[in-house]
Amino acid sequence: MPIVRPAASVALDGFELRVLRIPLVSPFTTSFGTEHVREVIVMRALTADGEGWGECVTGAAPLYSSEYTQSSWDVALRYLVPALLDRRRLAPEDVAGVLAPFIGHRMPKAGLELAVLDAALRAESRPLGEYLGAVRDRVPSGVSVGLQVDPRALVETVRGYLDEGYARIKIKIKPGRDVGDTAAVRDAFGAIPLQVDANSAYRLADAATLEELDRFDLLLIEQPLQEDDLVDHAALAARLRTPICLDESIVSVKAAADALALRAASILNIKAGRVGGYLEAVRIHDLAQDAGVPVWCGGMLETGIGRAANAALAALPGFTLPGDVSASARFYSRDIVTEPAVLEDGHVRVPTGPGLGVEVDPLALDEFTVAREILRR
Ligand code: SMG
Ligand code: MG
Repeated sequence: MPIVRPAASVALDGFELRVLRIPLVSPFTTSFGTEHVREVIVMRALTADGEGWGECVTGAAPLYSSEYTQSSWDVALRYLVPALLDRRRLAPEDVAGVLAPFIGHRMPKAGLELAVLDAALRAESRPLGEYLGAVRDRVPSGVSVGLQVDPRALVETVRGYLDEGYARIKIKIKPGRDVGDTAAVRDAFGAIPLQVDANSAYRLADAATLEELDRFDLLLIEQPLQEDDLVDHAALAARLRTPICLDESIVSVKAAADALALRAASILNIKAGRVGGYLEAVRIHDLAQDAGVPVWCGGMLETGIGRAANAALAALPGFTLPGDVSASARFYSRDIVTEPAVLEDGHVRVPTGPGLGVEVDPLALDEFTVAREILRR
């Protein structure tokens, strides 16, 4: 369902942007590298009616996508924030249009839109979930498990998450660490809901290896090939029984429509940051729902800000697979919100307070801040 009732406009006074560096409870390794610290930008919209918070999910280096902290910081301060501050009043639904002349940079655009949306909804005492069209008050919680030193260590790590009650396990794979790792988890835990994520580490020439994964009855294989390889993904999909799910390739509702038309994917991972905001994310959800294609909510190691918003998004009716919406404690011993997401019976609750429904903890925010800028009208 499209957004039924638009939010009220806000009178923007300025934006505060901060770069945070938050330590992870354990290193997170994917096919493109290992992170020990989450570097992230948070943005605060300052308005006549109060503030609102957003998060830009870029990491320190352009490894997941071409976007990274300094590209987002630069484009936001130089172009995006000034364009928004040029408007005396702004509705959240207008943010994407104001920012559209600037090509790409979807992650900082998404963070700024969320900050404006949060401010507008807080001023109206409306929860984000209700605004987006949530139909559930909690969402099943999946966990993304990074590459471990060996399959034995992987099994022990997965065991820990299953003991905590996670509803679905996703393991990261890369060439040389695929069939063996997947077999180890299947052998140890039987028919648990299991999927794998390659983060673009393969080429179509590796199809024979990926075909071997068919015997594990995975929910899906996520982004085996590169971001712009839609045609190759379609060729691969035709060879596999396991559904292909796209993550990095789905940068907009147009990209989602193209991928479905080409049969490059039969499941979509939706990440608001990657697609330029929660409103575009809802459009992709709607498109997929019309096409009968299952979607799930991806994660970018969000702080409590983005994690609250992701829980709201994942509560929309088309999100029929568990997402990477884990408890905050999966990544952080200290979050920047006062009510970090917790796991309850394998689920994460959708916040019900106004806007994001979580409050930022100013002391935690200061502890992790490494850069700060304020732009005013
Ligand atoms: O937030 O739980 C999370 C992380 C989920 O694996 C995850 N994200 O490709 O889906 C993905 C990765 C990208 C994050 S690496 C910065
Ligand atoms: Mg992924």
